[in-house]
Amino acid sequence: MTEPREGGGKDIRQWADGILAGNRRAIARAISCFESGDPRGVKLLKSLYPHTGSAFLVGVTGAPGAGKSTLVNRLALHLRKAGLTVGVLAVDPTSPFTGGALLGDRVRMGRHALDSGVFIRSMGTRGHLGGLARATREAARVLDAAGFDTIFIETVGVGQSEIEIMHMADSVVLVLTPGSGDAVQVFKAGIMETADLFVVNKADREGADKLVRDIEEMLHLAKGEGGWLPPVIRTEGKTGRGTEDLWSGLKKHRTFMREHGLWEDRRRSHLRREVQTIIEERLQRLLLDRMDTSAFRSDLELVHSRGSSPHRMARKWLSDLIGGKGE
Ligand SMILES: Nc1nc2c(ncn2[C@@H]2O[C@H](COP(=O)(O)OP(=O)(O)OP(=O)(O)O)[C@@H](O)[C@H]2O)c(=O)[nH]1
Ligand SMILES: [Mg+2]
Repeated sequence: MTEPREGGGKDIRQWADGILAGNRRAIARAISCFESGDPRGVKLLKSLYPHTGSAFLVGVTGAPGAGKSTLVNRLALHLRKAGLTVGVLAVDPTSPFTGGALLGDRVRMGRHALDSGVFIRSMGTRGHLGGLARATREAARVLDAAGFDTIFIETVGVGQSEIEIMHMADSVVLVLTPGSGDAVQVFKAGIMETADLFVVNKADREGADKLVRDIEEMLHLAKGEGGWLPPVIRTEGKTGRGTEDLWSGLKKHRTFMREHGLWEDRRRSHLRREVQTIIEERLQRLLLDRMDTSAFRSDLELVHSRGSSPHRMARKWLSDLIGGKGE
């Protein structure tokens, strides 16, 4: 495939066709575009969007070293055996995108290296965290359009940026480990609301039973969405034990959501959130541009000399902003 340099309509269409046909290079190029904020990405997504919506998006989150990558690897193997294709986006907001991180994941996911039914990509910060969340969403769309059946999005930790990223998933898995004392912390951080399934990984370790009990107890205090009670699943990433249970838990959640009309509801609310963010960001950018003009500065002088008021000036510029041509 020739690489589109100009970003013209025809080039973009060819590029999109490449992605729809599952061309790995076209997919990788697109994801790089999103990471760097290249405007061609937005055009590309316009062509791809009608072809998205079929993939099952699974968010996997948890503390560093909880075993997320190991579990995703296990799940990927399991799904490949069942004839399903898998996309994996490993998001690391703490460290910049480095060849090392990518290599690390490649090595860990080594068994899939030559399998065209698996696409693995590490995503890092190339700017602010909001940018990473958006790039991840767009990358997931590209994999979706390319026809991957299930897409795993792995994020570290329980911070705001991770919660943001989890807001694009159909199902969210929270991975905990015995003895780390993180159960209570996690509940404090309010991530419980976003988790649909709890995993106690490293179940080979002491304290796994207690952790399962603790989580189950705390879950009784909460009401899951539409009556869904999140299961607590034991896994051993190292041996692969529990992988089937985890996958069947995910399928159960998907079925439950669909049967209760929650699946589409959740997707609608994710889209609502996304559109809101796009509008907010655009408005802010337009405003900042206008604040840089001499007209703005001279109006400000008028307010300063009491010839106008802050509210009056704000009203004027607001109506200019929303009445203006925009973009
Ligand atoms: N004992 C034990 N160790 C495990 C298990 N699953 C994973 N590990 C080990 O835990 C370590 C971390 O595993 P990863 O899969 O890299 O964890 P992660 O959550 O992806 O880590 P980050 O992406 O760095 O946050 C590795 O050394 C794994 O071999 C398990 O079930 N039992
Ligand atoms: Mg990992």
